Amino acid sequence: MTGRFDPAEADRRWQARWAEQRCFEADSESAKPKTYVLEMFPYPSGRIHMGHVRNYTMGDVIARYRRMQGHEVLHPMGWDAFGMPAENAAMERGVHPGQWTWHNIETMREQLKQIGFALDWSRELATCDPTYYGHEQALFLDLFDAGLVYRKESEVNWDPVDMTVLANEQVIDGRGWRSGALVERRKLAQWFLKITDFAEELLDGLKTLDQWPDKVRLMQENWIGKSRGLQFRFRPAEPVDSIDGVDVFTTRPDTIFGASFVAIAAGHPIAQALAAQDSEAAEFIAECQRGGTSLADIEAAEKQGFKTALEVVHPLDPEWRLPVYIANFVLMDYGTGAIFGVPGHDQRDFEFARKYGLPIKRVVAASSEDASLPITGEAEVIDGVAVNSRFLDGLTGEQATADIIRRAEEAGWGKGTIAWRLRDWGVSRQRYWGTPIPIIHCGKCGAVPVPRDQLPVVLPEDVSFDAPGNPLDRHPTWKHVDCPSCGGEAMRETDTLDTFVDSSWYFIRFASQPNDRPFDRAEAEQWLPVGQYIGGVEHAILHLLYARFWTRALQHLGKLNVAEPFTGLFTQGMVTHETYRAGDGSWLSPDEVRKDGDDWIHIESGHPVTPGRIEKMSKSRRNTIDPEPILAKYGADAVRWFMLSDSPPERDLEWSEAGIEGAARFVQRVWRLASDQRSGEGNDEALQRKLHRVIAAVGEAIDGLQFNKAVAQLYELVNAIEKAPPSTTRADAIRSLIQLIAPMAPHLAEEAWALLGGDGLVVESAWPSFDPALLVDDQVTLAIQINGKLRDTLSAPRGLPREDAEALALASDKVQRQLAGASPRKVIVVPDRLVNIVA
Ligand code: ANZ
Ligand code: ZN
Repeated sequence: MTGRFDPAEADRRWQARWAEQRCFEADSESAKPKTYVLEMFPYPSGRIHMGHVRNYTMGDVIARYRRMQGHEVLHPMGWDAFGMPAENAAMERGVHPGQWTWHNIETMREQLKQIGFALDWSRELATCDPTYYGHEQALFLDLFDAGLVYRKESEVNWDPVDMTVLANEQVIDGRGWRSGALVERRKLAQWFLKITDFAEELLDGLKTLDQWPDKVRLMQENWIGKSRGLQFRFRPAEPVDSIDGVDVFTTRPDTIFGASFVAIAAGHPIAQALAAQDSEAAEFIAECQRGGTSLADIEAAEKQGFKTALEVVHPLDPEWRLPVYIANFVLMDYGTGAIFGVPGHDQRDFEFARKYGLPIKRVVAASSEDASLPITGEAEVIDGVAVNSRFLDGLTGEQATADIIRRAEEAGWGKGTIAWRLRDWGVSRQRYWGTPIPIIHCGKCGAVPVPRDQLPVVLPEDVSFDAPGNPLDRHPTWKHVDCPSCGGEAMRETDTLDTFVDSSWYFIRFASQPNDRPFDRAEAEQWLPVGQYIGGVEHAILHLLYARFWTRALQHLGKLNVAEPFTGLFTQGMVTHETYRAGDGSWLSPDEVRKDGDDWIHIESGHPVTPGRIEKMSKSRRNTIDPEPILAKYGADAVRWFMLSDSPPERDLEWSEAGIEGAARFVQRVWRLASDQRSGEGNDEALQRKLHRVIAAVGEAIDGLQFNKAVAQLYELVNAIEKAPPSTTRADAIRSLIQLIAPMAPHLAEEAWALLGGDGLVVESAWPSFDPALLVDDQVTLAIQINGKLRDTLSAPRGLPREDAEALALASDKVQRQLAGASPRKVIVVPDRLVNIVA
């Protein structure tokens, strides 16, 4: 025996060896098949958390497994390093965002290295580095030149006390996070990317992503939101100056006879025109501007309206007049910014009609007999047939819709159209810690791109955070520059780019990083698309959509011939832990409590503690476990093993001390097998079959990202080897076990491999192969009965002839004893199943 495996010593040693031998540096020139494995890069918040550990362990297993299968693997790591928390730290602690960020990166890089991830550190990047964001500025200008960037007025969250623009996440319950003041909406000229030009492509492309979770594709589909419908004009009942009519968009033309009002958005030109003459209307519009700009804020607000003096005529009945309201639930930037309300069949319209006493009429029913059933309680959003709808009566929704669109187009009062929910991407942020938008504003020339040879536009270091607002705006000199076009006095754009821009192309920069351009096309195409992308489901919509858009935009510009950046996507579950609360309701951390019998006790005070729900580890619940002391105590392999073993990877994993201890014991068990040098001769056929079956199953499980299944197989193999007597097969099985375990527990594997005299490093060894012939189970178990009663079970080769099965059964000691010399009257054989001896 060689004692215990000591991770404290071994982990570091093997990590140093891998680095020295540059095992994980990806060679773009390699002739091997290429695999690109990527986990969503972390925000350098300060320390690695368990969620990172789980996420990166999964990617690491795939990367190491593919490498052993003979692939050239790109598995890089970097830092999504711009963003709000660095500025908050600057405001709270007076430390520069850059200093704070780089310090965090140092810490977290060391932590990741301690876990032994097979990462190509030579390609490490941080988005806050001018050598990264300078290239991003160049790409932004490429998009600008291609007409995919424009500027328009758009609403922002404005904190009237701090006098600053707030990000959506800084608006909490409609109030500024610091000042607590009610947030207002303000218009500001901002930069937009024309993602809507790609709406159709982004939607169609989803069909090709068959290695993405269905739910993510569905979320993207809904976000893009393609709706077919009818656009038409309501004419004013009385002629009104400058108003030709109200254009509306509907996806439910079949409900047109259920209309009881028309509503326009507060920002609609007609609303604005009315407000100019009506102070009450103006006040209502101002009221609508209060509250956050996020869709969630708008949808949550109570439905409110203002009845204008305007009345319009129903397009299918000149006698039918409808009132026009300004309503807070109608969005300006969807469809036409105006609707007709059908309270019977739309919940928002229903609530609105209830509030303002408008008619609620049924125009859809399950069947024609139900035409007179009243609508109560809530709107009926149902499939059925048109009722109370004149010539539409009896038609299905689809038929009625087609009929109305045809009539509208024939008579010229409307036409079939498509509306998209997807909006252009507003990328301006009024913040310091981001990529400066490389534009210069000139009074004469307008918005002028910064000349390419002046990139990167570098953030000034000397900024202060003692006053609210954007430090770039307040900086005494930074923004004052000469116009690149006319040489006159001009101003830099002081907005920075949304950090989602940074993460929209980092996977391309990982694949190729020349100094003089964002990437080399040929080299990037060697690696892209990413074969397996792994990350949190919270990025299912925005990040993935923006990265898909950016890739398509580059393709459109002829810069990269890749349509979809991520072929395979996996969204892993969270790491959870029980929560604890003290008597006063405050949260306690797991190391402040201890279990006492069935009860929990606060260690310091001795007071009882109430254990709460098992929740995602979070600072607010104080139920986090810091990976670092765990790594120090149990070693990297135990942590990695536990992360993979307990739950299917898409589900949540509950952290438990028992779990990590079990993993640590398993590491030692494998070590004992490796150091158990009992040599033996001969073959052990059963063990060989087991081994080959496990090799096949582990490979299949990793291919399918079912890591917990791979782990379960490896447990079985260890059990089988432990039970097997010494033999040549057993020694071989131990070597194979070490290789199979290497992607999950790489330090242990290297140590054991060296001990067994393996060639070179186990990471460089070839993944064990299996013989398919050995996978078929050709032994069966025969039940041996006497007079129908089970007396013995025997193992026999599959397909054993009847006579042989009979002979085998009669030769059994137990049968002999039972028969006590008597000869059987009859023997019934069910091949491969049973032998019944009638005595
Ligand atoms: C009449 C109607 C009857 C509607 C009915 C719905 C149900 P989707 O499917 O999501 O595209 N709408 C149109 N423009 C709007 C805007 N700017 N702000 C708020 N709502 C708007 O939604 C389309 C439906 O949303 C349209 O169809 C319209 O209401 C409303 F039983 O018209 B419907
Ligand atoms: Zn100029």
